[in-house]
Amino acid sequence: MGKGKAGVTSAAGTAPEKKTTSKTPGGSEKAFRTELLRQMLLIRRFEEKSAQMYGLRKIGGFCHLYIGQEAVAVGAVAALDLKDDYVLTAYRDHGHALACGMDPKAMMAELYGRQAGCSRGKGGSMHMFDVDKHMLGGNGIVGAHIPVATGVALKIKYKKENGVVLCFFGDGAIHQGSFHESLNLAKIWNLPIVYICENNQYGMGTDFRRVSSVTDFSKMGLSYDIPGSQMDGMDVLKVHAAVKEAADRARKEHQPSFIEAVTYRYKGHSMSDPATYRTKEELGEYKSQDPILILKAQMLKSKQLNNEEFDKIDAGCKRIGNEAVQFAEDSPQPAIEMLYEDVVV
Ligand SMILES: Cc1ncc(C[n+]2csc(CCOP(=O)(O)OP(=O)(O)O)c2C)c(N)n1
Ligand SMILES: [Mg+2]
Repeated sequence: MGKGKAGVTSAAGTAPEKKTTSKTPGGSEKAFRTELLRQMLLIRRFEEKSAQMYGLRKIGGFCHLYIGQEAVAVGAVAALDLKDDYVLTAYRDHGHALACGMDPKAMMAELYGRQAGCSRGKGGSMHMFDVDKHMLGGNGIVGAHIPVATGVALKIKYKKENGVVLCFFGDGAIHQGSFHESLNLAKIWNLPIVYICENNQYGMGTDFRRVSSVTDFSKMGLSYDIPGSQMDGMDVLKVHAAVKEAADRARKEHQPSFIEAVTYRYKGHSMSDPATYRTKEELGEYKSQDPILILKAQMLKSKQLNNEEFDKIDAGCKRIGNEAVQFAEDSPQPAIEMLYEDVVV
């Protein structure tokens, strides 16, 4: 049984849930929420398209879908200014990449293994990367990017820059040594970083409660004197409010924070996982809290959106997915000589 909304507990540290309204600088609340909705729909439609192309064997290798978790990447990244700030994440990275504004065409070409891919077709699903967008990947080794993200925060501090790092990872990474060593250093060195655990309840097929002596992950930073909070990762506005508070603290006071976003993936761990380790009822419970439908309902209620506008945004996102596929289909395969490029010898 998932934690569900009812299972979201109060903050363990100093960061309680905050009010959920926000505005883009110089923009209206309606425009801000519409953009959050658009980004979540784009992720959903892009990934549905990716799954379809995987089924047609156009995409090979690993492919981990983010469907269900869209509110976490979108709400969190919306709290950043990617001119100064950075994002690093694990292998379930399509959503974070799109939220950072990466080009869906370059991403689809990467999934196809084509030259025009963002990693020149050599990385695939787990290696979405765009240095111009300050999206520093995608990493296939559980927990391995957490020290890298901490190092980026050290660079910001060392060079006296103004940025903040968001480091996303799953519940499966939380017991890795790299996580604990990173948090300790981040606190000792007062680094501007927000660690975000996307607790989607499972590490591959293992329920996190079977492998963790602590199930309220918001406590995980406390042994390093890092404030932690836990919030509903299905509600994009709540995610945004919590991450904004933590990112502001990181920027102004150079204090690290830890956030647990309680969320759920609708699909299996990867394309080959039928997810028989969970019940239909559990999946249904989370689908009834769908992040896109939550925001849509909020906006319909406050008259910031009507059904026609929603359908138009959705159609635009589907079109972007289709265009990305066409672009990938038309992109050449990497030339054989490229095998020896981008390789450290
Ligand atoms: C160091 C390491 N150990 C094991 C694996 C195999 N592995 C791939 S994904 C995964 C589970 C990770 O779960 P979680 O962090 O919760 O991420 P989620 O898939 O739920 O997004 C494991 C054990 C790996 N990639 N790296
Ligand atoms: Mg997980």
